[in-house]
Amino acid sequence: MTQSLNSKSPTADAAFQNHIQNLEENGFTIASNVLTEDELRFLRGAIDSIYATYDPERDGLRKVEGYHFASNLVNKGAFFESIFLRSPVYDLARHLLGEDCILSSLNSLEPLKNQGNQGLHRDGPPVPDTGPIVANSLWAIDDMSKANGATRLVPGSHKTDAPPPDDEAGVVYAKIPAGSVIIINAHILHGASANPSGRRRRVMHGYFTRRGLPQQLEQRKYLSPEVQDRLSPLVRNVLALDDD
Ligand SMILES: O=C(O)CCC(=O)C(=O)O
Repeated sequence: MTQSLNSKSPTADAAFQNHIQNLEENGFTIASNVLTEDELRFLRGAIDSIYATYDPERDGLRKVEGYHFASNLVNKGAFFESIFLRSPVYDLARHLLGEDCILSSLNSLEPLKNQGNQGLHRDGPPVPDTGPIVANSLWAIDDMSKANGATRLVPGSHKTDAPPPDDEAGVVYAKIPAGSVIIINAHILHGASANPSGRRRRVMHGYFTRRGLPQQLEQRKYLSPEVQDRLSPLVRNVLALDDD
C-alpha cells in the first residue's frame, strides 16, 4: 500500500480501492471531476496558445503529423508545475510504479479532423516480472467520444504480450466528459482514434516511469532556470531534477 501525498488519504478509501481493482483487472481506470470548470476554461485557452507556439527544438519532442501536439508543459506556467500530483492520479501512478516514481513527460495531443488514428500500441515492453515500468494519465480537456477521437483501449491487454489485433477485436472507446482522467498501466494496448467530426479533443498526458529510468523528456534539460528555481522540493523530486 502506498502512502498518500494528500491529506484526505485517498489510498484508504473505497473509490481508490476500486481504481486499483480496475487497474489490476482491466489495465485502466477512470477518475471523474478531477478538473473543475474554471480549470477547464483556463486549460482550453492555455493549451491552444501552447499549440500555436510549439517549438520542437525548445520543447524537446517532434510534432506529430495529423495532430495538435505540445510537450514540455511543466515549463508553460504555474498551473502545469504541480497538476500532475493531483489526487488520485499521482497516488495511482505510485501504486503501479513505486512510491518514488517520477514524471516522464507532460504533453498534450489532439487528433485533427479526419486524422489522428494511432495504431494500437503499448508505451513500454510487455510488463516485466518485476512489475509495470510505465503509467500514463490522460486528462480530458474536452468531452471525448468516438466522434472526436476518443482514446481506445484493449481491456486486460496489459497482462499479455500479444501483438495489436488486426481487426481491433476487444477495443473499447473511452467516452468521458471533460475533467475526467483515464489512468492506465501503460503496458496496455491503447491509442488515440480518428476524429471524423473535427470537434475539439484536447487531452493532456501525464506520463510516469520508475525512478532511475530515462524520462521521455529530460525535465532538468528542458525546464528554464527560473521555473526550476521556484519549484517545491516535492515537485523537484517527482521531476528527478536532483537525481544523479
Ligand atoms: O491521446 C490519446 O488518446 C492517446 C495517446 C497515445 O497513446 C500516445 O500518444 O502514445
